[in-house]
Amino acid sequence: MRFHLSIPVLALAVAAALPALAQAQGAPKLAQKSSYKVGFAQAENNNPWRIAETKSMQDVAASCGWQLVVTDAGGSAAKQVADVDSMIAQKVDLIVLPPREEKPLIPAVMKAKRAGIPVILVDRNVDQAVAKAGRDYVTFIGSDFVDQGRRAAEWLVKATGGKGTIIQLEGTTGSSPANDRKKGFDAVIAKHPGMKIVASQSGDFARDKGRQVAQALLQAHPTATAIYAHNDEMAIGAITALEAAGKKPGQDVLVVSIDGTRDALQAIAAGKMGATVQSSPFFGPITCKTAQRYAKGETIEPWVKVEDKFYDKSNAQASMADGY
Ligand code: GYE
Repeated sequence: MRFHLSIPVLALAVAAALPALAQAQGAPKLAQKSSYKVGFAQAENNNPWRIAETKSMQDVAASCGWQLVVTDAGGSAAKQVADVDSMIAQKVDLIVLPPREEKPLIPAVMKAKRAGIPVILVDRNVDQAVAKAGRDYVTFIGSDFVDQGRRAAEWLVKATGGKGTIIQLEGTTGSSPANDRKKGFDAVIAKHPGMKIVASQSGDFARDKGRQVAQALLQAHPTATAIYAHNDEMAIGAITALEAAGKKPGQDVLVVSIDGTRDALQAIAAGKMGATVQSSPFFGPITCKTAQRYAKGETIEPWVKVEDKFYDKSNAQASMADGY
């Protein structure tokens, strides 16, 4: 009797262990070849940062032996999932993915893994509680967004002497840079009793949305003395909103943000913006190098960290060539 029971019990135990086993396996390997079909599933391509990133991938393609397939999800996570799906169906060798939001793209990463296609995440990350570098995807190549938020806050603390009423324009809700840029900024501001974040709302990393949200928040908080935007596009939108409200950006209200676009460097040089922390969009060369290391069989660190510069009035003019 005991013997008879043990077979189904064993089968059950094996079945229960299977998903864990599948999870424990590493990310799919990449063969060493002279030419690869690579899919770059861009999240949206409607601002200078995204355009520079896509171009960086295209510029590196030939020298890296990539036949590059680029898709544009147009700002929709659902479309980005569908784009990854079609890359899987086309049997690309490698998928390079900037996941628009942290959670919705995880099933796409897992589907690629099941299909045996390695995924390199660039510029944005997925939810680290669910998916893991090395196990589900190769690695995340990108900036330290918490640190970027911290650096923006530290500049603001210095510039205001630790006093201020702050409006925060957040990036795309649920995206890793929006989550982490808020985390880093809020943590520094919380240590300064003279500084208060009176409003924090998403402008979706977009210039005109940033302008609209800034306009509404400035009406609700007319005594605001600083605006922190999670990217330069929204900061430029906020500058337009400030001017429309009859306020002098850079004087009545300080503006600090992240990215290092040409428009931001120009706004800093013109005194309308205080500072911006660079967030480099030039992922082509580092992605090529990482893919080559991976194909050689090297173990890739879970986070290939990109180091970012900082721009304020001391170096914005001289750094104009960094802009994009
Ligand atoms: O800062 C922003 C873009 O994910 C790091 O996304 C990137 C951010 C970048 O739309 O401007």
